[in-house]
Amino acid sequence: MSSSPVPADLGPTLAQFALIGDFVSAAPYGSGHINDTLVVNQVVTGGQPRRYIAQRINDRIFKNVPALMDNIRRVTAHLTAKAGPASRELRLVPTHDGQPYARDAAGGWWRVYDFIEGAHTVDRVTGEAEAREAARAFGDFQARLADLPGGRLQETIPNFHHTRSRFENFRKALQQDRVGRAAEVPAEIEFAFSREADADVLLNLLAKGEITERVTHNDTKINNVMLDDTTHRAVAVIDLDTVMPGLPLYDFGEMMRTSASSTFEDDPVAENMRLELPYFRALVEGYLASAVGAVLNATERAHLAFAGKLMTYENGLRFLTDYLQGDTYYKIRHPRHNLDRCRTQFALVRDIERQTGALDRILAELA
Ligand code: ADP
Ligand code: GN1
Ligand code: MG
Repeated sequence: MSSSPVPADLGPTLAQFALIGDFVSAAPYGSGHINDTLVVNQVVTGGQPRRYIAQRINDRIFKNVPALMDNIRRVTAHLTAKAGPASRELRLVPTHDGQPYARDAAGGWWRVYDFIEGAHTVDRVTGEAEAREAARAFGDFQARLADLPGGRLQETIPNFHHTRSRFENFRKALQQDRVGRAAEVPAEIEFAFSREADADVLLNLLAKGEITERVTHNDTKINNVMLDDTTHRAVAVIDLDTVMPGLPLYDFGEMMRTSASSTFEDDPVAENMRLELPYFRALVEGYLASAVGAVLNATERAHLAFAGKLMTYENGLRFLTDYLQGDTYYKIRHPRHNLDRCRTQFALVRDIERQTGALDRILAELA
């Protein structure tokens, strides 16, 4: 999938939402791999201009959009109720008849958020303080959802971080070799098989009751936390599509993959990718200083670094699977994009393994 431009019929779609002001312009926004994100500029007679974020939800990936949006409605309402109306938490703009989403003429699913002003996201961590702050924010996010009323959240993507099932998807894609790419990537295939046993480690701990399922974010990439432009403090956790039951270790692991790495996840030069120990340390400090620090047990603390390796391996498997299947899941900007992403992830797995001793020493000191 490649990213798409602003649709011609955006006007009638936006007209269904209770927006303030009149439409001026819209443009593609952000660097997400899944949904189509637009910034919408509105002019307000006698007032300040307003911005919104409009997203077309990827319904090839999210098969039950009403259930997904019900999760997001519940989660955003809970967070805003806790933080107060003056907070800059993610806030849905309802449609005129009170729904959290609308359909366009082609059946596409849309939602609109208030634009969080005075804040930004980064695609890579720019300093240790930022890593610590992001980890604190994701930890607090999880803690604030521990008392979410209304029962279990829907699983918007079943088995999302079930690494065994991710491995089996890879194996199937390899057997099918639908677009004839398997012969091109023997080293990546071999690497995927060589680390297969890792896929079961956390699942086995969960089955034995040694670690606990909680409401987690599940996509704690650094660009899913908005940071204040001036204070650099986190103001909101965004991208709530995968907020659902999961493991805190998945959240920490995704942070480690994206925030303690030396380069972008799709760096075409895989050798540039290393695990940065100072950022790892900052993430552990931030996560343990958050409200989640009080609930993590000894097994969870002991597996923090492993979780980073596992999430990196899992993402590498997913990119490789998508490459073998002909690039049907992630947005790509060039034909080998998924392969670059896979290689760079596997390079990070190797580097985490190389630095296991140092990582364990940091954990022994802090966790
Ligand atoms: P994806 O699932 O495709 O990653 P996101 O929901 O993360 O989509 O949005 C993509 C980017 O758009 C974010 O990284 C962020 O920079 C920006 N963004 C999303 N929501 C908001 C918002 N409410 N206010 C300001 N910027 C936002
Ligand atoms: C996707 O939506 P985005 O870009 O934040 C993906 C994550 C992957 C990530 C890899 C729903 O996240 O699981 O880790 O790309 N989201 C989904 O960069 O599959
Ligand atoms: Mg995102």
